[in-house]
Amino acid sequence: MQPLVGLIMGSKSDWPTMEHAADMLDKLGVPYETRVVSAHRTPDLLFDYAKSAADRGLKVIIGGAGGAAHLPGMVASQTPLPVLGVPVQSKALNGLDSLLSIAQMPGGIAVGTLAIGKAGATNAGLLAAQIVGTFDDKVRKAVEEFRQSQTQTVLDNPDPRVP
Ligand code: RP5
Repeated sequence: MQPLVGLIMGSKSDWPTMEHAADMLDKLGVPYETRVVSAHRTPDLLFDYAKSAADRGLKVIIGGAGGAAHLPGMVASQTPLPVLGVPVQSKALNGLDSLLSIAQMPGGIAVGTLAIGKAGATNAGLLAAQIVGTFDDKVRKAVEEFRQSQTQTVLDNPDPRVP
């Protein structure tokens, strides 16, 4: 199936975080591709990837990176597609460096920044699916069902002492 979401990250070491975005895309039936594309170690690849993404049929790009996390901002500068940034939890500063690097874009180039770590990756997958759901009814329905099921799970388990 033609991938609609590009799930990229600065290093293989980001995968344990970014796989949560992949899990959500799988759950919601959104076709995606995934690649390591580093802003610092493979800058030419990053430019090629970002510049060709829209013509290759991608609709959204999710970029995860940690530390001096330039990946989502640099990708956003080279594509008209919406870019969602996931700050990976770094060892030295627990991801605060990643968060600020991704969130503090100058006005004029937008990156939709998610939370640090697993929750951010999960929500990046969810938000990408919601964007795809604006033109794909099947995906929109899958998002609605996911949310209904999540609500029902909370309502069915009101007592926090019950495991
Ligand atoms: C960033 O540097 C990556 O996104 C990763 O989070 C961080 C560390 O990369 P490795 O040294 O583990 O490859 O570019």
